[in-house]
Amino acid sequence: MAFTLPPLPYARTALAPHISENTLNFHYGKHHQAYVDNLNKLVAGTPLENAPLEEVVKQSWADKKPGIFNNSGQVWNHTFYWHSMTPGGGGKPTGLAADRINKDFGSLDEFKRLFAEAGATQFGSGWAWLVLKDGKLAVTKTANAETPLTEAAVTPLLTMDVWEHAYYLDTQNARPKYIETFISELLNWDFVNANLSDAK
Ligand code: MN3
Repeated sequence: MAFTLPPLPYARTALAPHISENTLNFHYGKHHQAYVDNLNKLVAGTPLENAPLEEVVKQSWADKKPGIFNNSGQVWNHTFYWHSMTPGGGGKPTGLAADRINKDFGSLDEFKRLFAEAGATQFGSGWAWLVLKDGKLAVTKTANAETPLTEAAVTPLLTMDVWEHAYYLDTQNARPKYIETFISELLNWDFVNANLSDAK
C-alpha cells in the first residue's frame, strides 16, 4: 500500500493572514506531496514498502539510508507540523500543558523564549520541537529531516518548521517574524495536551 498525503486539519485559507493560502498551496500541496511521492518511489519493492510510516522513519535512520530517511522523516514531520498549528491558536496553555510548562520551564514566557531561540538559531533548514524527554518537557531543534522520533525515550509534543519554504512567501527572509507569529497566533496547545495525555 502506497503512502498518501494526509488531509490538512483545516482549510488552506484557515491560517491567513498569518500563513497564507499561497504558502499552504506550495508547502502542503507541493513540498509535502513531493516527499510522499519520493518516499513511495524509494520504498517500492523493499521490505519497508508496507511498514507503518513511523517504522520506516526509525528503521531508515538506524540503517543509515538517507534517501528513505529524509523523505519519510519529512512526511512525518510535516503532518505533525500541520497539527501543531490551529486557526485562533497561540495564547495560554490549559490543563496538563499549562502545569508542565510552569513546572519544567518556570513560566510560559521562558518556554516561548527557548522555543523561539531554538527556531532562530537552527542554522539552515530544520525544526524546533517541544518534547517530553525522560519525563520532563524540553525544547530541542533538529536539522533538515531529522526528528526526535528516532530518539529513545523522547516523545514529540509540538514542532515548528523553520525551512525557508515555511515562511518565505509570507515574510521573505524574516524568520523571527514567522516564529513570533507561530507562537502568538497559531500554536495549538490542544495538540500538545493530546500528545501529553497519550504519553502517560
Ligand atoms: Mn516544510
